[in-house]
Amino acid sequence: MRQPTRADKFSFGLWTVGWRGVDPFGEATRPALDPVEAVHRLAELGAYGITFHDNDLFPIDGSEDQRRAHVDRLAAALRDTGLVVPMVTTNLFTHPVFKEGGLTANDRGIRRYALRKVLRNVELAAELGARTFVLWGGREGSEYDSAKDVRAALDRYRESLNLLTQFVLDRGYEIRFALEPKPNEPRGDILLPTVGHALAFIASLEHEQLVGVNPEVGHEQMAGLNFTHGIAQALWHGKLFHIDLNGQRGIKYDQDLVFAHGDLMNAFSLVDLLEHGGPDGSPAYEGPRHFDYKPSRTENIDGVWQSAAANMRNYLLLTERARAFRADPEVQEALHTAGVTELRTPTLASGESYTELLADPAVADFDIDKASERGYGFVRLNQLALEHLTGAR
Ligand code: 3MF
Ligand code: MG
Ligand code: MG
Ligand code: MG
Repeated sequence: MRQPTRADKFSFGLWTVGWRGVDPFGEATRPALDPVEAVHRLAELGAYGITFHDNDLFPIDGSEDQRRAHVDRLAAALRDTGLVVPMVTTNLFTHPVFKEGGLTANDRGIRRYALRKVLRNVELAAELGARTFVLWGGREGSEYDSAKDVRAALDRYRESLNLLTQFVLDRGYEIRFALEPKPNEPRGDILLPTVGHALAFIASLEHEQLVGVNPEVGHEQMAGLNFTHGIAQALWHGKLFHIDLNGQRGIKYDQDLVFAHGDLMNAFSLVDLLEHGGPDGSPAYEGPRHFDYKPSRTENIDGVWQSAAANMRNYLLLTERARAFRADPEVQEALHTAGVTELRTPTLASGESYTELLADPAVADFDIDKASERGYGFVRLNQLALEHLTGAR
C-alpha cells in the first residue's frame, strides 16, 4: 500500500492529535501538544492540511498581541512545511459562558458575544486562505423541553447565518459555511441533529448557496443512521462542503475512533461513494478528506502518531479495495442482476405524462405475481463487497 501524499488531501483538526484524553471521568493522560509540532509531524506523515478552532491556537481571554503571536507562529510552521488550512471553525462550547448555548443561547448578550467571536474568526480564516468555515453547535440545544423555544432558537440560528453570509459577501471572502449536525453530547438534545435536519434548515436561509453541511461519521451513527446514505443525499443536494471522518460503534457516546475502526462495511461504501461515485467512476467529492477523531486516552504520544497514520492508511486501503470491487466483472454482473443500474432509468419515458402512463396496457396488466418472483441477489452482492474488503478476492 502506498504512502499518503499531499494530493490525497488528508487534513486533521489540531484538536484531534492534540486531545489530551480528558473525559467526563478522568483527567488528561498526555501532555499538551504544541500546534507547531503537530503541523510538522502531520506533514511528515503525508497530510496536506490542518484545521483548528480559534481557541486551539490562542486563549479565549488573551490580548490582541497574544492572538497575533500565536497566529504568526502557526503561519511560519505552515510556510516551513507547505501545509494549508482548508477549514477553520470557532469554539462556542468550552468556556462556561456557552453552557446554555452560543448563537442560540437564551441570553441575548451571550448571543451577541458569540456572533462577534465567529466574525473575528472568519476574518482569520480568510487571512489563512481557508475556503470552508465549519459551525458545530454543540451547546445549541437543551436538556429539558420547556427550557428552549426551538422555533425561536431556529430564528436566531437563521439570523446568525444570514449575518455571517452577508459578511463574507461584503468582504469578498471566498468562504462557504458548513453546518455540522450532531444529535446529542454535550447537550441532551442538539438543534439540527442530523444531516437531514440541517439540509432543511439551510433551504430557509437568505444566501443558502453559501451554506452546506460537514457531516461526521460518528454523529450520524450515534443517531442510528446510515452515514453513506446521508452523504449521498448531501451530495445530491450539492451540499457536501466538508466531511469529518472517524469511527463509531453503534448508538452510544461520541467515540471518535480512527476512521474505519467502527462500522467497517459502512466505511467501505462511504469511500466507494466519495472516491468512485462521480461520473464514470471519478470522485463524487473533491474537498479535504478531514479526520475528526480522538487518539484513545490509553495511547502515549507514539500512539497518537500511529493513530494519525492509521486514519490515512485506512482511507487509502478502502479506496484500493473499492476500486477492485468495481473492476470485478462478477460485481458488475451482480449489480446488474440487483437492478442497481436499472434505477438510473427514469420511470417515465421521455415526454410521457400520467395520461400515457394510465393508458399503457403493459402497466395496467402488469403481472405483479411474476414481478414478485424476482430475486435481487443483494446478499451475493454484499458478500462480494465483503470479499473484496477482506482481500479474499
Ligand atoms: C464534536 C465535533 C467537533 C467539531 C468541531 C469542528 C470538536 O463532536 O465533532 O469537534 O467537529 O467543532 O467544527
Ligand atoms: Mg465524533
Ligand atoms: Mg465529533
Ligand atoms: Mg466533528
